[in-house]
Amino acid sequence: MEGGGIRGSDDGTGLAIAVACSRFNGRVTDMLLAGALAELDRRGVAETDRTVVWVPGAFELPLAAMTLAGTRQFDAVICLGAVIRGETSHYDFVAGECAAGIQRVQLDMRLPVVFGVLTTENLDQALGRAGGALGNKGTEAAATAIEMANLLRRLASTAAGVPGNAGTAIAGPAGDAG
Ligand code: INI
Repeated sequence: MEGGGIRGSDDGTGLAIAVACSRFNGRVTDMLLAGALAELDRRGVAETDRTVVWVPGAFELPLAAMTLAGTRQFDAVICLGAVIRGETSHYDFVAGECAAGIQRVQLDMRLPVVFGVLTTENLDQALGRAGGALGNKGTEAAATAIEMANLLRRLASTAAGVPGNAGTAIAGPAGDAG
């Protein structure tokens, strides 16, 4: 990598990953989940180290992610969903709260919580990004989860070497004295 720097590896061996998946627009989210699981598999995350939970819709993803993160049993949580614009402003509330909630969980819990949620104008756009012509957001989300989980591990073990860190340890997960 140009300029050096610290980066998380793409090797998922030994990582425990939770996936929270929305049932709304299930035709799309089933494909996101298949992409995510295949990528976890490809990168060495053992089947026994993977947990999948289902929620009714994308609006419920942050709470599920928060609960999973709170168990401290996972190195990352992947959130999968598909929010497709309808005729009302409902879309904006669901998509906005989902994104903000997921970001809040990962910052509050200091754990990678990945936004694998499609926000599209129509079903075709969503299908195109769930294993269609434009790739699979679930696959990308799994890769991001592994890279970020490994990055946080590296940062925790090399905290003194992080520029500007002045030799102090990077704080552990919220509520974790270690
Ligand atoms: N949930 C989605 O995941 N995608 C959508 O497109 C969607 N739309 O359009 O309504 C949606 N709504 C349900 C929402 O996520 C909650 O489950 C519901 O409001 C109950 O809290």
